[in-house]
Amino acid sequence: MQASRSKSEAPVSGLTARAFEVPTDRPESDGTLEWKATTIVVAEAEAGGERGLGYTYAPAVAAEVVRTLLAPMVAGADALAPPATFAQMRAGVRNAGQQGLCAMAISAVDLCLWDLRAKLLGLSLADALGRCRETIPGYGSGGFTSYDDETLATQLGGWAEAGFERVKIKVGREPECDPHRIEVARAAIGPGVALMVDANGAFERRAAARWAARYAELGAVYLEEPVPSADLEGLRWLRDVVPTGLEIAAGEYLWELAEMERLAPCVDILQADVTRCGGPTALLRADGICRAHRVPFSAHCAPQASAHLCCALESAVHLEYFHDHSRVESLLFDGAVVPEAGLLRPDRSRPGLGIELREADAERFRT
Ligand code: SMN
Ligand code: MG
Repeated sequence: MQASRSKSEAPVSGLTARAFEVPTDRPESDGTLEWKATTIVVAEAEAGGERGLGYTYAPAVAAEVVRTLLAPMVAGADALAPPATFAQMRAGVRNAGQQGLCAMAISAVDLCLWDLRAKLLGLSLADALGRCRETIPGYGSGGFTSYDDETLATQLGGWAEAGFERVKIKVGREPECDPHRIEVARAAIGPGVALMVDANGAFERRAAARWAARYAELGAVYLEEPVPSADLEGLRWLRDVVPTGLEIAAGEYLWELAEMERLAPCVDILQADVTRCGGPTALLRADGICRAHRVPFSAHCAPQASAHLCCALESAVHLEYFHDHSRVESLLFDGAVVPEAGLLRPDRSRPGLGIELREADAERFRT
């Protein structure tokens, strides 16, 4: 018997990408970087009368990578088979470098193709990926080193009041100021909310160990990137020497599975960013790495995409409700997820990622 043709057999066409630069609400900095704007690259493609949308937080040139390098590789691809297209894109950028910009561009396209596939199937992305839960806890993330005490307290207190059980602040720019900033944060969130800190690789190993002990004493329960992520041995050593109540996390610059496999045995919590590591295709596979290593997974940034993914990853324990990205996503997208008492619940009544670009509002941020 001949199988009937469905509209989902339609080939992918018209892959394109645009970049939007949104100024931050105030200057921001962490342990090793300062910035005043956030750039999001939005990729779109069509098949079977549906339009898919994916995105990455990357420099605007990533849009050019999508348009010139990836679009010809994706044209005519099977809209029901994102992993096949992923493999073609990865292989196709071999000589351009599979990490960094190309990885971010591929992640945006992969997310777009999974969104498109879910829409063709008439399912939310979480359902189309294979859902294992309906909600995932978020943690409020900001607390930039550029904030004064009042801004810090207002932001963190707001998240605590909204029901988040965890919040994260930046540390390590002027370490001698951190004890005071942590005390301000603790006072704002009260005893019931967990305090996480992120040093963005600001320390060398021994200083990291000293500051880790101090952060733990002040009540922090999680320390991200105490040393640069490339220092796997340093991360592993710190995980083993810091107080047991302080979990060591890293992973925001993982570009591919092989790197995840190497980092997983060095940390208490493995992070990855779905808009950097290769999109849903890579992240679904990373779940296997986390489970094999018995390491919990925490999604870095991009809350809309991460919410859907985390509902399909058994190892996921929380996602980062990052100040800049929650702001950008609610400014640019209709349908952006709104936390309920600290939980992120993808809207299962909306197909795919559940968002649409608000063209008129987005235009003024176009680069
Ligand atoms: C971070 C995220 C996005 C931009 C700058 C810094 C960060 C985090 O390290 O984990 O939130
Ligand atoms: Mg970080």
